[in-house]
Amino acid sequence: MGEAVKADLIRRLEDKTAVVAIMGLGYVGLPLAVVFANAGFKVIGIDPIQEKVDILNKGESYIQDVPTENVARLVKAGMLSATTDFAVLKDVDAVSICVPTPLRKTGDPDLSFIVSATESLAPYLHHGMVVVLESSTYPGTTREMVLPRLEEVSGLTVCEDFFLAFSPERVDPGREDWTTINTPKVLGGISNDCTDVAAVWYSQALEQIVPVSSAEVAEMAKLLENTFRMINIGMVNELALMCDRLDVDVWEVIDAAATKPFGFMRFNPGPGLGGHCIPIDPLYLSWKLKSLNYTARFIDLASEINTTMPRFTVGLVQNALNDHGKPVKGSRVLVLGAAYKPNVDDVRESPALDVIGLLRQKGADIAYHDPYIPHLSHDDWDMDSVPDVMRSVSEADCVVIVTNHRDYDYDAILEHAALIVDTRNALGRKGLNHPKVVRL
Ligand code: SAJ
Repeated sequence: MGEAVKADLIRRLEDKTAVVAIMGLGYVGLPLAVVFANAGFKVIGIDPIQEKVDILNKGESYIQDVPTENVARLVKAGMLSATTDFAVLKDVDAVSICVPTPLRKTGDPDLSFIVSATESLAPYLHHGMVVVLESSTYPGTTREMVLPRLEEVSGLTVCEDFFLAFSPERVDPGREDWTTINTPKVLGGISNDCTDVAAVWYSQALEQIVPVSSAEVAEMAKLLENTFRMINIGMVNELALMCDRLDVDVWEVIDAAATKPFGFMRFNPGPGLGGHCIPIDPLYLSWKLKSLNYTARFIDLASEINTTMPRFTVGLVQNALNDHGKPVKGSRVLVLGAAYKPNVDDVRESPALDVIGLLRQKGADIAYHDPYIPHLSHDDWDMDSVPDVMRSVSEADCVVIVTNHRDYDYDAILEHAALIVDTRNALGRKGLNHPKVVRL
């Protein structure tokens, strides 16, 4: 039975008569939906948020990296549509689940979105379907959390009646050179047949598929990628703390080390670690290992250092103002850049939120500017981005560069600000040993 089901599904994937659904239309799901539709599949996007569905069905995009004209063309051609109704899945052959995997307030993984998507899919699972989970999660999730729920509700058997795999997303928001299409895609199934079917599907639209022997290998590969970044960023953040005590400029040190043409990879210190991936995915791994009585010490240490950086940044501001005879309390402090990294419109886990909150607690007259983020709300405060950034720069007692967007005129900021704390080396060597610049 399984071979016939597999062969028929592969045929429909290869001739693109298979109907595709993408569950979760965020920064991963929407680009993937557009890629599959561009490849010739009829794609149905499914998302519980009606506003997103309405925007897409009007032929518009709400994701910075997905041009509206691409969505408009595909919607007009009938290749892409969106709905909140999971019942469409009964006529779908290939489903990719691209839902968030955040942390709970307790710091534990929050798999509720994966469970919800799986339980929404299960009643409509039918013979000849392939399901791929893309959400970053701990090794074992696909086999232990997704598979049982699909089989129990549907009564179907994986590898016989349907196929299930994991394929981690590698979307780097704001990046234009590596995209969903040309970034190699790791993919591992519950079985070899599952890997084969999912690889045939994805290879119809993506340039390079990297099949691995199991879903667990694919899940772990993703966590290695992001843990690698988180730990190395933590290491250079600790280097910044060391250089502060040694009165050595950490940026000069890193610039010098980075001239080594082999055996070194540059990472930069900063005011903290933001985004919905790098600070979070490694903690899925350390949480899983704790359940196996193993302590992932590198992850825990890096996370501890990264989370101290906002407070260290505020200390730099406090000392800089003090050196100018001004208390933090009552001083006008302008934070430049609220997004979690340059040139994106996302504030999730942004260190700017912590820096602003800490400065508020110290009584600073705080304001922010971010060309991508018109409004901020967090904990018990909210505020709008100042309308005239250069006026606010010139009026501030201290300007803190938290996110070095390319939109800023850093020469003008250096000229007009009274005092600058540069946490991103945004001013470059012009800020080195400058009387009104304090560098991280
Ligand atoms: N950061 C530093 N120092 C660095 C690099 C980054 O402080 O040297 C900070 C950034 O400011 C940001 C955070 O770390 O706050 C995360 O930065 P990121 O460049 O890792 O960006 P993300 O989280 O948007 O995207 C990453 C992807 N980045 C790269 O590969 C460059 C990739 O790991 C994943 O595709 C993506 O997370 C994901 O979805 O997992």
